[in-house]
Amino acid sequence: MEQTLSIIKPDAVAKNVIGKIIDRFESNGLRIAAMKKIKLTKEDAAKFYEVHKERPFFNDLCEYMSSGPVVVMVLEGENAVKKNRELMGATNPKEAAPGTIRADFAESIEANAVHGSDSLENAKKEITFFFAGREIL
Ligand code: YYY
Ligand code: MG
Repeated sequence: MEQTLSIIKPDAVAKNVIGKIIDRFESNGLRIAAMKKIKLTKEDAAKFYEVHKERPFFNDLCEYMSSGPVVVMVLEGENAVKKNRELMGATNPKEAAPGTIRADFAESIEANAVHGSDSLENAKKEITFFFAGREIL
């Protein structure tokens, strides 16, 4: 069983579609092993997205990710990293395949509804960033 980190971003939380997004995961064989609603500080967001710190969108991304509450989850299942990325769709919702979370719920390339780890190695780091071992069941 593989685990990955998912974040329902501020735009989707504000639109009140947390349940609809979680249904996509549960309906496609992923289980929620951990979950909490939190509000990141800008510093939290900068640490989480550190790999992007040289990119032109970094500051806006950190502002956006700390602009309202998010829901962070550990998703568990077979090939969870890849399966979550498939369910999410492309980063830019205009390029996301029909029926993906981003095609259906995202507003823009920045406010794109969800985050998902892009590799097993990053999933482990991102899960540790948000959750203590005793919170993952
Ligand atoms: O993994 P994923 O979220 O699909 O995309 P990344 O390339 O890792 O970028 C992280 C995050 O940065 C993306 O979800 C939105 C934002 N972003 C942006 O605002 N503008 C871009 N041109 C690229 C990414
Ligand atoms: Mg990424």
